[in-house]
Amino acid sequence: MVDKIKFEGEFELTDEMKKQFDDDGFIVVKDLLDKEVIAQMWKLFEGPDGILKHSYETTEPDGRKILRVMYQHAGTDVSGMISRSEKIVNTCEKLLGGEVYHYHGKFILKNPKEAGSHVWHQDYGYWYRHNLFPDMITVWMPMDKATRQNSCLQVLKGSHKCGRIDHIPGKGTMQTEADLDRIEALKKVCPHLYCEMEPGDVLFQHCNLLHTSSPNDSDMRRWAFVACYNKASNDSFIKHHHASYTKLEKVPNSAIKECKNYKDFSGKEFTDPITNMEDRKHFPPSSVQG
Ligand SMILES: O=C(O)CCC(=O)C(=O)O
Ligand SMILES: [Fe+2]
Repeated sequence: MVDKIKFEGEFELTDEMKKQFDDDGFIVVKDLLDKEVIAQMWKLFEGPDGILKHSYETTEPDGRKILRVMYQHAGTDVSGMISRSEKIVNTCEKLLGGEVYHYHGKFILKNPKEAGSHVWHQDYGYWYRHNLFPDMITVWMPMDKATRQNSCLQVLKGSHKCGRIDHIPGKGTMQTEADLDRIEALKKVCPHLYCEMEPGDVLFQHCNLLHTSSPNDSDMRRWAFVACYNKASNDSFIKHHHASYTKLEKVPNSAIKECKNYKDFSGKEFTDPITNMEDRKHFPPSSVQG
């Protein structure tokens, strides 16, 4: 279990929370998004013009499937407003110590019984190929209750401090796996935690934090919304399928609930896993997923 940060009124990251992030490599803020916003997110999936139209299925290292939607820019729909909201973006900027831009966003849709695992990895294990510094952050937001049974995130607390470790391309898949001998050794010194979360809880994760999620063998769906940011000073040195520096237009937190756009995804630039991944030319297929 993880400790969750509780707050009242408008959320502001404090020095104490920042220290926790620096020490542990992540923080979880309880109810940073409320039930109304989660209900708005679900509306994105309604009807034939919903965001699912842009989904694609991948085969994972365990032979099972995961459904994803991935795009470069936040856009103007409800998910974009969340990704551009001050409470998310200002928190990332304070945690990374400077301006950030939207690197990519994604929905990771783990369906009951069938969804595959994410092997142990650091997000920077993928991203270092295009970005010089680990000045990058992932914001993970469950849309369903995420528990041990339905494949919540698991982390090795404090493991971001070991720096980027080697990753091995997963055979025939787009995942890449952190060196398992090192994971076993790290487990002896970094507590292995299950991040059980409610919809509305938000996890901010340093890009070198080691994490995984198991297959979903349960009969409960586990869908999650994820926004990833790069520090403006760390703009990718190679153009690839995630965004290069683009000024992020922040919006006040109130803009999320005011947003009624559930269908117009223009500007997001969805990632097509087959044709839109220029970096396949430069790197093994294992580099294109994350
Ligand atoms: O949602 C999950 O299970 C993990 C996703 C993840 O770690 C990633 O996409 O890098
Ligand atoms: Fe990840």
